[in-house]
Amino acid sequence: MSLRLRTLSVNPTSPANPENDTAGKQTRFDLGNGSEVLYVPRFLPSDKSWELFDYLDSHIPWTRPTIRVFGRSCVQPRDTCYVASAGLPDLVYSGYSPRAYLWDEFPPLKEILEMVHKALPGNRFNSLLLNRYKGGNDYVGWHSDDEKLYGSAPEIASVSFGCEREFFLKKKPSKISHAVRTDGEPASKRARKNTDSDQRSFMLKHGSMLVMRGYTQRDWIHSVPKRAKVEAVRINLTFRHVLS
Ligand SMILES: O=C(O)CCC(=O)C(=O)O
Ligand SMILES: [Mn+2]
Repeated sequence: MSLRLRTLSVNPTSPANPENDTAGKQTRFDLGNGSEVLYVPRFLPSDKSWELFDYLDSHIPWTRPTIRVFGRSCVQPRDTCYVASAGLPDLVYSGYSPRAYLWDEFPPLKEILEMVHKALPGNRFNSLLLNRYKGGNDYVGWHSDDEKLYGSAPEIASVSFGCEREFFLKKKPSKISHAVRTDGEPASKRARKNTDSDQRSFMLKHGSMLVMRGYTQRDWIHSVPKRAKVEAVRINLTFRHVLS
């Protein structure tokens, strides 16, 4: 763990001045009803991001756990690792509770965390879920990070390294209450149909940061689908705040 990172000059993304220069360029996407995504394509410089990619690829204790999806056991279709501050409640997802490594074990992660905090003032991220997609067969299916331990409107910062992959967001179908009688249409047909504005896609670049905030976890789901032609490795870090 000897790699030291030079201090990076990441331009904080000021809401009042969203497009001040290339490195600081950010785009805000209002998803409606209090959900918002922020995308910073060049959050970290490319050469520094490759240095970090190499470090993460070789130093993180990656595992590929067995999880439960719709009542069936399966091997998670990507490698993972979890880092969290001491004393936080355990993370459990898909019937799996990852071991929590400590930040001090991976100094470069603490430096990335610092840069994320600088760019997103007001946040105190204390946990990090890492994913490694070894090629186009690795993916993450549709889900939202709406576990109770993150609270009702969590801000999640996602930093990507290596191979560009598509990230999709899709609005959860909003059902009309069963208590309200409408036109007698069967309940299964009463879910509002999705329109173009209910879906977004982002090609997540090497060194980029995407932030989901507001009610994005409550009202939207996201995924990184399989891609037949992709062979290269992608590493993604999602910084989160666990309530204690
Ligand atoms: O790899 C990504 O961009 C997303 C990962 C993700 O959604 C998750 O770990 O919850
Ligand atoms: Mn997620």
